[in-house]
Amino acid sequence: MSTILLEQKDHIAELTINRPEELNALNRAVLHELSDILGKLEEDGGIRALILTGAGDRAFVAGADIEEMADMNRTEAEIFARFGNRVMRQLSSFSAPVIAAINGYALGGGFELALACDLRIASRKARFAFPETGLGITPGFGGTQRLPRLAGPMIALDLILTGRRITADEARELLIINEVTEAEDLMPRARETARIIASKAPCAIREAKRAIRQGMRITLDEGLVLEGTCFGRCFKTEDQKRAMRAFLDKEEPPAFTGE
Ligand code: CO8
Repeated sequence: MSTILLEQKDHIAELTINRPEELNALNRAVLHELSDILGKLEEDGGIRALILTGAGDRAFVAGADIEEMADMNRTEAEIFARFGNRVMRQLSSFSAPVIAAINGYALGGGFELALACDLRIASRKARFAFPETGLGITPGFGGTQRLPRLAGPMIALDLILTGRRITADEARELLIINEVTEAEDLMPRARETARIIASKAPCAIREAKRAIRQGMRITLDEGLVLEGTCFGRCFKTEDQKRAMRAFLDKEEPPAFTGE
């Protein structure tokens, strides 16, 4: 059975991590399959927004697979962490925005997976934590790096050192997630957000994501140069020409074609 389910419609891809009996824990097979699917979607092109969620109603992802990690030696653990981080990087640098629809537990590697996405929408039932220190390890799929950049080192130190579990509302208050919904509204809301993004000019969305994501890793002055480059690239597209012409002609904006 496939560990990742893929549905594609109207330029939107929906990926579901499919190990509900193990609360969608991330083992090597899941990470390999996720990586392969992301690579293929990127290669095929045409995806304007991607939604990532977990199968069942209990967990987004309850962490990396503890059974698979338990007997690893130092080298194996490092290799596993670096591989996981490459997959997280594939998500964060995916050319279209990635929305995490967090339907339950997002623990350890599952929290880190959500942090690698661009937007995070969580059901009120979702719970977040880094239980790693209680298992004798540190986070290893980017949590020690992404959480402090997102929420600040004080929040990251609190959550990672204590391992305390927080609700979706607290995660929202800490600006770790974008939005909290009732459980039944989660997927409709994630799909609506994906549809809104998919209705915009693909080049503009791609370049805006690039400018923000890459801009966070460089100085402000370098970032402003990068922004100019991204802005300029949009002017190579027919979509920009048509949209601006429609505004000036007081017409409805056109459906964007990605050209
Ligand atoms: N790994 C493997 N199996 C898991 C995991 C996991 N992370 N989480 C749940 N499962 C399995 C359980 O073992 C159980 O299996 P079985 O039915 O065969 O006994 C099944 O899922 C259902 O779980 P529970 O019976 O425990 O369900 P509960 O409702 O009682 O509890 C919890 C739910 C609270 C989510 C509980 O399952 C739990 O605490 N899970 C572990 C959470 C955790 O500690 N996650 C962090 C793991 S460490 C990590 O993610 C590190 C990431 C970086 C890796 C770096 C690479 C080296």
